[in-house]
Amino acid sequence: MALERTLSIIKPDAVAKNVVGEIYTRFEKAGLKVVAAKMKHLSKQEAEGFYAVHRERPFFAALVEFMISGPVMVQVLQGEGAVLKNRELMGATNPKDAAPGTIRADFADSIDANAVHGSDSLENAAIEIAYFFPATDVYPR
Ligand code: RTP
Ligand code: MG
Repeated sequence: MALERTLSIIKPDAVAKNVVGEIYTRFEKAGLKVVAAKMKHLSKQEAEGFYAVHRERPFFAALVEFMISGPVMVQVLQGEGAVLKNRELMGATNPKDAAPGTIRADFADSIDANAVHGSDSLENAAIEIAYFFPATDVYPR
């Protein structure tokens, strides 16, 4: 497996629930290292741009409204097979379908308020990391 970087977002519901540290612990225990991070309250334009692939979907407006409802924690995770590993830690999109012990099973309330985002491919990870972080803000540079 190759060393990869992926973009993770702890969504407004999980930030409001005060479980940022618990979620970071799961990343770290799985061998994923936080190599860039910031808290950010997204503007509508930033959220729409980030989820632009979903703009034609019926849930797009609700997704954007939710993502701007409070601050999020945005981080780059680095590790062996980081993209898939993070998706495994997150669990299924709908917490009702998420396997026990996953972040969404333990912290998400609904398919909208589902605690975390993670890049779904290496290609999208590169695009999403660049959306939030200049290369000089990811360590080691
Ligand atoms: P994310 O992008 O946030 O990591 O989530 P994901 O890959 O598991 O799911 P995705 O298909 O990319 O959808 C993005 C977010 O849109 C909301 N959604 N709602 N009502 C619905 O049918 C529906 N489907 C998706 C979810 O909040 C999902 O995280
Ligand atoms: Mg997705």
